[in-house]
Amino acid sequence: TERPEVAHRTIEDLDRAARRVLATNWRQHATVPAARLYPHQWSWDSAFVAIGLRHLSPARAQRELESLFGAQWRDGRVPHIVFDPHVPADAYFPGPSFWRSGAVPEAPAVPTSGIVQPPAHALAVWLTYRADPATARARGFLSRLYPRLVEWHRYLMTRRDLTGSGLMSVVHPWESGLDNSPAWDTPLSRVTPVPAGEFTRRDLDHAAAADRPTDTDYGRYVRLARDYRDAGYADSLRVHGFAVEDPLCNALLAAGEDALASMAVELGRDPRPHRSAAARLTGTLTATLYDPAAGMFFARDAHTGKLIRSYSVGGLVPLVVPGLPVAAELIRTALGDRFRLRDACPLPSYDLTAGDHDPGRYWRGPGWINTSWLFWHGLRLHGEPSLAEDLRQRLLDRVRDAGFREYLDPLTGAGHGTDGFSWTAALILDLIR
Ligand code: 9YW
Repeated sequence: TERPEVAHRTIEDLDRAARRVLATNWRQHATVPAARLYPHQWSWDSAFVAIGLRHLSPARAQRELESLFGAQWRDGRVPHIVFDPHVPADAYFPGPSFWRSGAVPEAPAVPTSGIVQPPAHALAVWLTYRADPATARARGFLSRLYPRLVEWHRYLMTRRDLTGSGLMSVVHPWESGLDNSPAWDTPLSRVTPVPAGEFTRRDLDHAAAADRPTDTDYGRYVRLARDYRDAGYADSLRVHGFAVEDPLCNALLAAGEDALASMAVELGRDPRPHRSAAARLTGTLTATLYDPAAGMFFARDAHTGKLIRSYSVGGLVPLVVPGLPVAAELIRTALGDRFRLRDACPLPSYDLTAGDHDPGRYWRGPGWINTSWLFWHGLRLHGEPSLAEDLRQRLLDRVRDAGFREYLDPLTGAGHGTDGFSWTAALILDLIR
């Protein structure tokens, strides 16, 4: 287990230490999420890392995103991991020999996984651009990334609209970013786990077993990924044993289309297709996944058509959508007993009042900085500056005490998972500024 260093006493100490984490985790053209546990480039991590890096080195933040999109597949998908060929093959499971992207005609030369992660990239590209438009223009940052982002969103809005509802589905818990969220328990129960003896986990070499998903979880993850791979990464409900329309991804897609509209204006192109996509996604997301009685967004099982009424932090993330019609209701839910916005921090990944809330285990209870950052961003967007400021202060205090841990107990602030975690450092840098 990677152990935390000492607590950081002042904001200046915290700032310096955060820079050090990002320097340590930088590899030629991208940042690894954590040196030992996650030694490759991860998709949505790079988006969050760029949001912080833009304050230190706008050019490096741009390269972070450019390198990720350099591994985009020809069908538009952006893989959830871009493997570093210099890292030993057994450093992370599942590695390149599992995903076999080299056998897929649409895949790039560099080895990647074949699944995706939440589309936080358009937002990150736009924030990165705005931090230093002159450098970005000189490097052709926006003009190179805009068409790639358009293709990425097109893949999600067409090939991943598995039910015809107008929403995208994630087809693997790893794609949701919230891997072992209790929200996935019911749809996952239909998936037969691959026996634990058929694969070797590497995560337990670097993190405590009680903080990580179980072997049964992993058995199911392996089954789903193997089936997808063996179908040549084709998208259809017949291939995917697990498929959910989840509020976090669809909200980031809507917010991302809004960011693409701003980029189009900047580039002298027509923003209207993006504005209408954002409006359509926002409308469908709210009509389909919002439950007014609960004041909450829930994921929908694409196989059964049923809402999964599990209070995951993913259901609060739609606050990032500009013009969300139910923002006030969602904030009220965050302030309630399940998430306790005023005192639990970071925002719990899962319902504090649920019997199976587990404050140390991954996405089944602990608070993560990225989802809290997204909610903070949403609070500012929807005219709640004092709630936003209060959350910001408490996030800074928590990380100052615990270090740059992967996730924290939302009530005690105890750190869990790996230390030296990149998006924790990057988003703290953003919150300091
Ligand atoms: C894993 C890298 C990734 C994050 C995910 C998080 C975790 C990978 O780490 O998944 O091996 O379990 O769940 O959101 O991108 O930081």
